[in-house]
Amino acid sequence: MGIAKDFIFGTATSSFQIEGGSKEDGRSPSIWDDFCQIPGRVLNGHTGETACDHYHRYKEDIARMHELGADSYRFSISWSRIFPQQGIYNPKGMEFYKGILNELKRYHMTAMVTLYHWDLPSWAQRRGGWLNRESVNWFLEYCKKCFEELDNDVEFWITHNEPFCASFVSYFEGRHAPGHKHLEEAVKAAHHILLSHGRAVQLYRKCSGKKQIGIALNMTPAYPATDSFADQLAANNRNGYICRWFLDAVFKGRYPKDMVNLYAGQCKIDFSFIEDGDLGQIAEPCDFLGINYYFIDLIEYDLTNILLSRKAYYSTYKQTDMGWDIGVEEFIQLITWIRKEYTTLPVYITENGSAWDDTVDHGEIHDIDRAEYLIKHLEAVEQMNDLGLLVKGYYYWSFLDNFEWAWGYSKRFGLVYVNYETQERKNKDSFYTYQKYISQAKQSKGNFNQERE
Ligand code: GBH
Repeated sequence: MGIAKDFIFGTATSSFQIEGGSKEDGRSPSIWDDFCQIPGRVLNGHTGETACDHYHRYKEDIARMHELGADSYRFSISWSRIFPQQGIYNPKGMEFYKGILNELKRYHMTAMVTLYHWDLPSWAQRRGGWLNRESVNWFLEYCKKCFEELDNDVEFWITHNEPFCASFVSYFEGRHAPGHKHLEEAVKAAHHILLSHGRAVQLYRKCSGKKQIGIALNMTPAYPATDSFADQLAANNRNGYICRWFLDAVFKGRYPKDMVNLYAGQCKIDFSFIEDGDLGQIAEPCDFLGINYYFIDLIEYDLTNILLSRKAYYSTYKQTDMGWDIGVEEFIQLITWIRKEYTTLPVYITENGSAWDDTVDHGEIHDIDRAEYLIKHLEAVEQMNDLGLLVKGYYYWSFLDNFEWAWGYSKRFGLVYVNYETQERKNKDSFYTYQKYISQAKQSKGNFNQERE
């Protein structure tokens, strides 16, 4: 088997999607609390007020992760718990995360901590959010506090989760908070988010951080629906839009020329918000790269929408409950491409998972599709190791069913089922599939984690 000795198996979550306790211990609202209040933005009017009540149940949840056999837990910090108002630090908010880290320590699990998973404090949005260049400084103040208070017990820091979503999905496609629809805003928000990433890495070095720091990028590789030149062009644009824009910035300190031309020409963007030296700072070297991978897009040329084009309606791929085309071979191709084109840094799969319409059958959840998805992607990771691609960890998204953004609680990604009426948890079959896989991987490596047990 191709899994390395020190390979890390984990699961991932994010603050807004699971915590609840939205008004507790001094937390102030985030843009997602506000977005949930706008009719029509989140399916069924669902909110994050209670979510999975992880705020009160984290001990029970972490015990269950231990039962799974996970080496590591990836979670995110809610910025507005730490700084409920600009410049006002809330130690009580920090206590919650110290509690989580303590609990992980008890079970000898490591922590991968995301600093920003889309829940910008509302106070920052009132001042322009990521469109205001000052947002970089607000973010750094928050990061500094987290580094100072938590670095001892954190193994991996992630500055941003999926800057593409926090910018393009939020400011151009309009499906995520704050729900705007201006391309120029999206490009600008992305720039400030990326700048805050690079500057946070610099800050971490300056604070003599002892662990590792990186970023998590979402990659949905686009493939042309046919061999036609038009479809190939459309797929290339789509890859530029989701993948290359961010990879080029972080690893090459530049934005891809074809996309700059496309944005500038098609959409009349002027790039005056990019200041001298910004791109150099964005490309500040990290310690690892996080990749969130779920699916592929088959793309068809669309004359009315040259930038985005559209998903081909005739896919022969198996699709998840999100309508996402499952691509396992393509997962390997993606990591091969990133390794060749961009970086020699270790890669961690910081998210991978699937939603299905789980039904409870005599108290059990027989989620064979999820188990199959999981195993196939784990096997792909083994192959990546055989190919020498230096993939050092895998975090399944998600540990628990949770708030799936614009879809509310209607989409379930968890290894663990959550009954939102009672907050009862129940391990799905896929939980045991993963548990077994982890334990076998460890055995075949001769108790490689002995010192931790
Ligand atoms: C990840 O995003 C996120 O990090 C995580 O929080 C999320 O729960 C998980 O995936 C599952 O989605 O409104 O139908 O157009 C993955 C990339 C970007 C995919 C936003 C879904 C919007 C879907 N996601 N996109 S839709």
